[in-house]
Amino acid sequence: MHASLRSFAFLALVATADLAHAGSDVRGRVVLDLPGMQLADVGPVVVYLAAEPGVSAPAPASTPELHQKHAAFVPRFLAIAAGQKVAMPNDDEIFHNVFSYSKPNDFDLGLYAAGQTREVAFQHPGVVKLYCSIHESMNGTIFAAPTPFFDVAGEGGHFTLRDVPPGTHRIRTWNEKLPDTEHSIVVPASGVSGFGISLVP
Ligand SMILES: [Cu+2]
Repeated sequence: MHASLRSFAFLALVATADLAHAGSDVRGRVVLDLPGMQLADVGPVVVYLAAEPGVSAPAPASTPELHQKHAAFVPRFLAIAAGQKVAMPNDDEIFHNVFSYSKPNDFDLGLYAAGQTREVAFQHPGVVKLYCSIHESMNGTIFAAPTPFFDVAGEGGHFTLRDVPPGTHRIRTWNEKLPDTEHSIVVPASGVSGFGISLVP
């Protein structure tokens, strides 16, 4: 009897914690309604919230890695929040020199040897095209979202924006080949699920 009471109390606690976390998540799906084209054909689609006046949300403290491996950027595409640093380890036995002309996030890491890592802080939202001054074939892309509320749509176009502050937001998409989209979304404390976004207006 005591044991079952205890496990009931434990289960109730777990359920409450889950609810608190999943509270204001925004879940949905992007749909590409173009004859003969699949979502996978257009490359990464980023879903993110625009910055709203009066809503402050610090960038994640994590430092994602973007490697140079076999004279290519791995991964080729990375989404971050503006304000985040990205570490760029050179995993090859040869020198690389990573740089970008994408203002205002332009940078030049200079030549660095095998096993070295250099970091770049991306302070501004926007698209950053990466190149290597030695290897013309090396190219990559970083998308810096203006808020930490972003996701790259996965299989089937599904996305989740976690722990969104309740209120009215602008939800946007970015893809290299498609026009940007923007919709207004009202997020209650209980979150949103099943939010559909057509990528072709
Ligand atoms: Cu290189």
